[in-house]
Amino acid sequence: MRNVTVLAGGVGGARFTRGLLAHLAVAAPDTAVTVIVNTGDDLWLDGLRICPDLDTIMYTLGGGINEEQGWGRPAETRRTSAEIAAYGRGWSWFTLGDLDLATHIVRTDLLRNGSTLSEATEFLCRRWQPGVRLLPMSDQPVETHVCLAENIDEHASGDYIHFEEWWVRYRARVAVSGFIQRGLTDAVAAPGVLKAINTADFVVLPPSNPVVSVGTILAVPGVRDALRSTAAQVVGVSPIIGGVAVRGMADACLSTIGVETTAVGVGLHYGSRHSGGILDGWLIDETDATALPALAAAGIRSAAVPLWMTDLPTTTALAGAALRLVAAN
Ligand code: FO1
Repeated sequence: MRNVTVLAGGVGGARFTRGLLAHLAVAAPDTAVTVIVNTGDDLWLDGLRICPDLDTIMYTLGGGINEEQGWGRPAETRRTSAEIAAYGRGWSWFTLGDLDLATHIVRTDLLRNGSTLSEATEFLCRRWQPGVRLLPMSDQPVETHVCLAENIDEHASGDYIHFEEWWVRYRARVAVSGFIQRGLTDAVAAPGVLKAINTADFVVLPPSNPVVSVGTILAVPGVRDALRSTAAQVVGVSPIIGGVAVRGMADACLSTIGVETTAVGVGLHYGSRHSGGILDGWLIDETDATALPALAAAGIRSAAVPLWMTDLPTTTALAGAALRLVAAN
């Protein structure tokens, strides 16, 4: 039995993992996949604990995702959230569909009755059967908040707002001076997280947001050290193609932390395991092939292949290319 561990955020991580499972079903059907998921986007809203990245991966792998959106459920209605808005509560710009609300209600019910987030996630997965072990990065709440660098609406420069407000209400177009992970100092890796890295044959970093998704997972105590010391091969897939963020507004996050929005910039940001970083391999797009020498010079094994995850076959091929890149080692 081989073990593959994925460190994933939301949409990019979910779609990549779906391709990884399709690839392994043919290439190595006896492989167990564990996905360690970013919980930095999690928030309390309307009295419910919302876990965007856990739900996106659970729905995507469980066949319940709204494919166009990449999050939430298909054929949704918004009757309950309209009623909440009528009371003047909630976030009118953050859609909680009626079907999706059931997930948040059941999760909150479990948490209020003593379940950890890991236990609640495992319970929800009994219904969705995602085909992977889904682990939150931590059972303690860790929330990404952004420090505003300008006045907007009721907020002033210097205020901190939740990542989701910046991401969804302002589409990451409001200047921010930095990110913090609220709760990180009291957080420990969830049960099984460090072991899933230490006992893996491969650890994969999909093209999730390197700052607020993968970066947040790497900030959990012990995760970065486990990546440096594991016997697994660690391979990542660039979330930047031709200087453009594949999904979401990763470029706004990268510029905030002073990393250039290029395939080589993110690869060097993660760093080679030979020089204190976490990568053995780094997959970039064909349009970025000129970056290969710089990555090789940094001690990172790289290849330039088609990175656009346009459909399941292309994503399946991409996942295979990622594992092949470092399998030879
Ligand atoms: N993304 C949006 O762009 N608009 C929304 O209204 C929205 C609501 C939402 C509700 C539940 C959920 O699990 C995810 C939701 N997302 C929404 C996506 C979310 O912002 C992203 O999935 C991640 O947090 C960032 O990758």
